[in-house]
Parts: sequence; structure tokens; C-alpha cells
Amino acid sequence: MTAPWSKEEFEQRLRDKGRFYHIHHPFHVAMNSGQCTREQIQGWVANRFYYQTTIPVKDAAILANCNEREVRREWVQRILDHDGTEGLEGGIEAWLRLAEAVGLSRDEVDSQQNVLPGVRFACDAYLNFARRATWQEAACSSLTELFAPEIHQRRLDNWPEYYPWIEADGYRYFKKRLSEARRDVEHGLRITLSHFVTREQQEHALTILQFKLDILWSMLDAMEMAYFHNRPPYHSCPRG
Ligand code: AHQ
Repeated sequence: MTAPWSKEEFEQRLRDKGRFYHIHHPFHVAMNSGQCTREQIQGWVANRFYYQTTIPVKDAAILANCNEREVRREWVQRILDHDGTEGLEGGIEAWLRLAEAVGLSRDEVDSQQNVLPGVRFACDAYLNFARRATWQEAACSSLTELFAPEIHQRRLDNWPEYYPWIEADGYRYFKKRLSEARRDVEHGLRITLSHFVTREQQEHALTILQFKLDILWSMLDAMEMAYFHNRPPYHSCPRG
């Protein structure tokens, strides 16, 4: 029987997965270095909207599977952060504001008509995982947000200079996630470090985190094919 890692070592191995975070994907590298066209930014915003609307449903699935009141009363905040509540617009509304700020119409983005199949499949895989997995496994999968504050900050630092045509009001979402992501990660890490305690369970947690990293990476692969290589689904099929 292999001895478990200490909590410190286990946390470090979770953090070491950051080398696979989607900040390193060519789409994000181009985006954060000013190489994206208006259409590529618009495509990203329209497709990421599907991910944003999936998050609160995913979090509701975790709540539905969780039998611990103390956990639910903390986790429920994530749903309010995205759906909003009385006096709080919420992240989905802020993302629609980002859509308008990059020149898209709210209705067009809200209709999800431009969501690529690969993006939809990746997001649905995340939601279905959260429905089927234990609430602790699903909490662990949210730990890609260990690396999220950096990517939000990089957008806030770089986009205004590289993409002056984007209205500043659109940056509200990234600003609000800086603190929300840090708070979420503290809770997700607490659950993960205390629940996955044997070496086998710790290795399983790393596999779950890799699965979520794969989801984020795959979304950008679909967007890169469509918006960088002009190879959206069915691009090679004969026109009707
Ligand atoms: O805006 C993001 C967000 O609200 C969440 C929730 C969290 C989860 O529950 O899986 N993950 C996540 C992420 C958000 N933004 C992504 C980005 O690149 O803007 C990063 C993503 C994540 O790291 O999982």
C-alpha cells in the first residue's frame, strides 16, 4: 500500500497541473498578446457564453448530490454569483454585457446559435460529470480555478491596450471573478484536501482535475479550428 502524500504535497501536485491550464492554449496566447481579430474575440465570447450558462446548472447538480448542509450553504453562493439575485446582476448578465462590448447582440449570444458542437460537447461533458460523480469529485473538478485569477488579470491588463475597440464596461465579468474565483478555490481545495486522503484517492483527484483541464482545452481547440483555421464543422462538405 503506497503511503498518501501529505496535504502540502497533494496540494502542490494539484497546483502543478497548472502547466496544462488553457492560458497556454494558442488561442489564449494569441488573444492575450493582441493577435486576435474582432471576429475571433467575438467567436470566443459567443462560445464561452455556453460555458458560463452551464456553470450554475453544474453547481446546482453538486448541491443536489450533497447531503451536507454546511457545504451546501457555502456552495450555493456560486449559483447566485452567476445567475444573480435581488440587486446583484450576476455573471451571466455581465457576460452578456461583455458580448455587447465586443460588438455582438445580446439576443444573438443568448440564442446560443453560434456555439460550436465541440464547445457544446465539452460543456455538456462537464455538466454530466457533475450530475453523475460524487459531490466531492465534482468540487475537485472546479479546481481549474486555482489558475483562473491569473487569466482574468491578464485579460484586464492586456485587452484595453490591444483591443481598444472593446467597451470598458465589458470587463466587469473578469473583475468580479478575480475575488470570486479565489473564494471558490479556497472552498474547493478545503473539500478536496480533506476528502481525498488515501494515495489512490489523491491520484483519482489528479485524474479528475486533468479531465476538467481537457474540457477547457478542447473548447479552445474547437474555436481555433473554426476561427483561426477557418475549418468549422462541415467546412469540407459539399454545399447543398
Ligand atoms: O468564469 C469562470 C467561472 O465562473 C468558473 C467556475 C469554475 C468551475 O466551477 O469550474 N471554473 C470557472 C472558470 C471561469 N472562467 C474561465 C476563464 O478562462 O475565463 C476559467 C474557468 C476555470 O478555470 O475552470
